[in-house]
Amino acid sequence: MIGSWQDNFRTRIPSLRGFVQRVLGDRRNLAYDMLPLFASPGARSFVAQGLASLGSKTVEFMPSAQARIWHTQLEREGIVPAIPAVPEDQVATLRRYFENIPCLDPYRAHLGSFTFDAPASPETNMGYYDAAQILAAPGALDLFNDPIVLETAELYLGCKPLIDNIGAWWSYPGRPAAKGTQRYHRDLDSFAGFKLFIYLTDVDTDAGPHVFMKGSHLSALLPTGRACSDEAVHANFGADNEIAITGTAGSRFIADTFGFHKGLLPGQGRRLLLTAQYNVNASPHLPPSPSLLRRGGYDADINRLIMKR
Ligand SMILES: O=C(O)CCC(=O)C(=O)O
Repeated sequence: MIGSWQDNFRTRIPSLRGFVQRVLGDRRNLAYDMLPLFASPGARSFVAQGLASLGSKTVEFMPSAQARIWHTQLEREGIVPAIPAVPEDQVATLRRYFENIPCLDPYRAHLGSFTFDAPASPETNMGYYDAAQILAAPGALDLFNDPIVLETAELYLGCKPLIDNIGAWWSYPGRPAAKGTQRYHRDLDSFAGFKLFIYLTDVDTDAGPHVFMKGSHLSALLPTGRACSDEAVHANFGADNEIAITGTAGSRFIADTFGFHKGLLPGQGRRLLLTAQYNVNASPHLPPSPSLLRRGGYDADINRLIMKR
């Protein structure tokens, strides 16, 4: 049965020995591997509040009115579908940067890296950049440290967020089947958090829009980290609650991706997306030690997974 605790347990902890080895190798795996066992919103929130009580807080925290509005909408619907866009010239610079560095299909890593317009194989649905490449992108660090997004995160989590699980990838059109995150799923990356999404190409309904099931972040239905069919998700949450985010390059939105979501397989046109997650506890998705040297002007707690202290 989808979402039974035994099923969830086996998704990340097939053996106790493997679990112990993974935790000894990287202690972030302790929380990460346990997450499928806490797949109901109540259990997640209980642990998240405990973690937040231990987390760092901004002294005399005075969030802006805008952050309060986004926070309320995020709590209620799980998504804030339109936040002010990144200026056009900055997006063009970012896109040029990514167009000139190699990306990789991790499912076919043996085929090697490739440029954005020459995917490794006709079976390659996505071409990913790694964390070091993303952090070197012009202005990316500032986009991830947008003060209003950070305020929203602190309101949502009850402590300063950790910038985590940064990502950038191309989604290629016309592939025979949706794969991976192109199918409906919940993210089980941390006990609480949300993702910032930034389109770096124009995204219309045929260019792989992000699709989110409003309200599903609050629901204990389908409590699984596995991909689910559209039919199952629609039947549980109502097709009327599905929202597809389209927008020109630079469009930004935030979503609690514990709620069901996917990036549609593009029909036409390549989509380039930049993302970062704002988590209450660290996932194991970033390299174990931060790669950037300490820089003034960035909060050391919030950036501790990407920047040395
Ligand atoms: O490509 C998308 O829009 C969805 C991405 C996604 O599922 C994720 O970041 O967890």
